[in-house]
Amino acid sequence: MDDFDLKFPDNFLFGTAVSAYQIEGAWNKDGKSESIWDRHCHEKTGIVRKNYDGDVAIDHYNRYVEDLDLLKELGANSYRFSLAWTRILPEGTGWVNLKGIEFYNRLIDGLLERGIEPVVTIFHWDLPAALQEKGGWANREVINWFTEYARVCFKYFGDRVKYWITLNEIYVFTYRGYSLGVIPPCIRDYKMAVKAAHHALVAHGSAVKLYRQTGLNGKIGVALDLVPKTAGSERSEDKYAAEVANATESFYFYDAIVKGAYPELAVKVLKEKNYWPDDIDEKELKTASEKIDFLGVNFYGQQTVVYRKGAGRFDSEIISANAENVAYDNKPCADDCFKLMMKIKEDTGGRLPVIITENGMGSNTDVVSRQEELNDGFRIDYIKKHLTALKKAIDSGVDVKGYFYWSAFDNFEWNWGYDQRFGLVYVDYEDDLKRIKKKSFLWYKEFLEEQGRMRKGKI
Ligand code: IFM
Repeated sequence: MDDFDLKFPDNFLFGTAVSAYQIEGAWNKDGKSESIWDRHCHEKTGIVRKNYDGDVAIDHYNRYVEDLDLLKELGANSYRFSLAWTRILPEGTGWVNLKGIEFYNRLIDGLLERGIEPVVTIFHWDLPAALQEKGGWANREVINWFTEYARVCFKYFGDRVKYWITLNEIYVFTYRGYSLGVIPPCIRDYKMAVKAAHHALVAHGSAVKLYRQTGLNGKIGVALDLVPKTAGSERSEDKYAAEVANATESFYFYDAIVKGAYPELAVKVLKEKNYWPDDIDEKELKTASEKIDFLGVNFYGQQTVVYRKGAGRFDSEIISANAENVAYDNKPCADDCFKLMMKIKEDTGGRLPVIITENGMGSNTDVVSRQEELNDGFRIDYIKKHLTALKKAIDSGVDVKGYFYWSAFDNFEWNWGYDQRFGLVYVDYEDDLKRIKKKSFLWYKEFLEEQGRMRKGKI
């Protein structure tokens, strides 16, 4: 092991994360129906590079045993994955597909047999196409659809799953899906996005409430993508642009869940621009802010924003980002992670535990060769920097309970398809989806072994 020897708390969750559509494949096997991602990819709408699709992905559905063995070898004590709604309730509501349940039972049992804690995301963007036909997240009924789906998940898996995440990155699937139109359902209607976001927030809270009623004794939270915005200068208009971006993007969801209210500035500007739907009942944020056991933070970086008349929805433009990604600028962002942790501590009086549910570095296959990817020192540096920032946050009183690297395996990276790799395990798309351990896999494994030794007080 190199000299990276920070010691994390004894019961700290160390893991990796994935989602169903990005790895499973088997898109129509054993009764699974089409999700909005299946449909958009099949229709080759051009939103995904080279019209890639997730039909086979990394074939995890068929190779999960090999993948579980790799996770065991890695030695992380937890693993975050998502359930495909379309495998469990092919029509979105109604009859339960037992073959889908059996698959996830095998997966959960396989993890537990290997001493790995399952951390389960109920929804990670792959809405059943049948529900999109009825309006998807923009239809208020989705609150009931999602709650009923969550009820099925708790019923079948709640005896063994002790960590639940209701929704992954509400900003992305509502705003990018319904306003920017860059991911399915590819709609460009900001008012509809505001509605979809509201429904998603209430659906989240309603599932949390339901979980409490079941009497199950696990923990439940949500995973939000938090991208703090900083003003590009001291000019008041730039500062205002950054405040508006914070209020209307990531922190819109954060405030609703953590504080039980939308940021006042967001509501003001949305109303001014006529993006505010008349039928939003802000009192429903009482449900959205139902007490969670932890806040999941997907942390990838920060953005710098300036005022620019006519740009974007609110006269603002992102001029740069601190985001470490081999495909774009490669700017350090671990300090921003620390600052964000401190903000959460301040906002919640340190009473809300935080789990880093995602943090990862992607590399673009146009730029990074296979050899460089396998020998991915850049990814090791990235993980080290973020772990250092988190340790500093813990030492400064932030209740950080876990860290999940995104991702365990290379996989289908949404609009990028297979041209961006985030995994600790390389997947050879040219050679039978062979799994090859990257240098970062071996480093993380050693780091975890060291944590184990330090826990036992041997060194
Ligand atoms: O792959 C995604 C994941 O599905 C959601 N969070 C960001 C990751 C990397 O872009």
